Amino acid sequence: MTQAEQEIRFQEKIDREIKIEPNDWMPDEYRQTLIRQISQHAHSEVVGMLPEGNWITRAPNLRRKAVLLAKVQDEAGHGLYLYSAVETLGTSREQTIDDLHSGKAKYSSIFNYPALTWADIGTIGWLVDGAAIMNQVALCRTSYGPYARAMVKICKEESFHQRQGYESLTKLCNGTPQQKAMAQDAMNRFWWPALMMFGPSDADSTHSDQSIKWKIKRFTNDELRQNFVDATVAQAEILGLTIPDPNLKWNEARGHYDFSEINWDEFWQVVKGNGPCNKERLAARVKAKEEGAWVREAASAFAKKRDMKKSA
Ligand code: BYC
Repeated sequence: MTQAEQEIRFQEKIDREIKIEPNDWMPDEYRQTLIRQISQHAHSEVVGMLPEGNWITRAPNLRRKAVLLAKVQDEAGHGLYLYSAVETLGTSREQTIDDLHSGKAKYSSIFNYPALTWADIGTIGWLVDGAAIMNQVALCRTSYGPYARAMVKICKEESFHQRQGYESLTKLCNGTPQQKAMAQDAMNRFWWPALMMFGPSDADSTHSDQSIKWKIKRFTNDELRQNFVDATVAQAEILGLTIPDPNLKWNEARGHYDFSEINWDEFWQVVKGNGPCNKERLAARVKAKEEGAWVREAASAFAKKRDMKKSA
């Protein structure tokens, strides 16, 4: 079969909603797109542990501490499923992680903003995990089997994360005036970065058209961003928080909320490594790898010893 015939057969499978599995033939660009997106996703889960992990020792009570600890552990698990999904495409985990540490691979822009107060932790759960779910529910139907299956479990856990964030903010918003002000301040700082998580506008998205044709993506960046705004406005109203956008307004004709233009200059600066915490986040990951070297060495020495015993 020629390359062109293989490509036609591949697209037919996608159109018939048949999942692509690791040993199936796939165009090299499809493989590269998945490696790029899934590894970026895995890195986001792992780097995403940093702003929250910093608050585990400062959570206001034992219940909040236990919940936050469980959430951060979940993110580590999500990273592991996703690194495994990348491995099924023929790239080693070592290489994938090296690409993050060298600055070659991206991770979500949102994690380059600091978590300054306890209200930020609730807001991250509500808005950041909320935005993540909006994107990830669609990924449960992505065309690559291992990615789609990983997303099913991840989405269940993200849903719990979003709810715990909202519940935590409900308490703050019904607490003292200072607590309410702290929640509003967190909302003011996280609203726009949360909208940026969905990526550039459709006009500037380099990969969307092809990824939608291959059913890696089911919706465009702007469609998901709009769905997120539409779903979140009522939740903010219940909390009594003001969304920091004077142009946010229901548009009867469109059946959606209108909102202001995103500051794309800020978005690209953060993506290019110039956000408030980019350098700190990468340095933390590199340090963790260096300091964990002895654990990896001990684990592989133990595995070698066990294999030798088995074959003796
Ligand atoms: N940040 O052509 P486009 C979580 C890049 S973590 C940085 O639209 P695509 C959580 C993009 O990579 C959630 N970079 O790209 C964890 C591309 O650059 P390259 C993370 C961004 O891939 C802990 C260029 O801009 N979720 O849930 O079609 C605690 C052009 O963009 C961003 C995922 O990773 C960004 N925001 O669409 C709490 C979901 N946006 O690679 C929560 C999986 C774009 O050409 N990923 N770029 O150099 C996706 O769905 C898609 O990759 C995106 C972007 C929608 C993000």
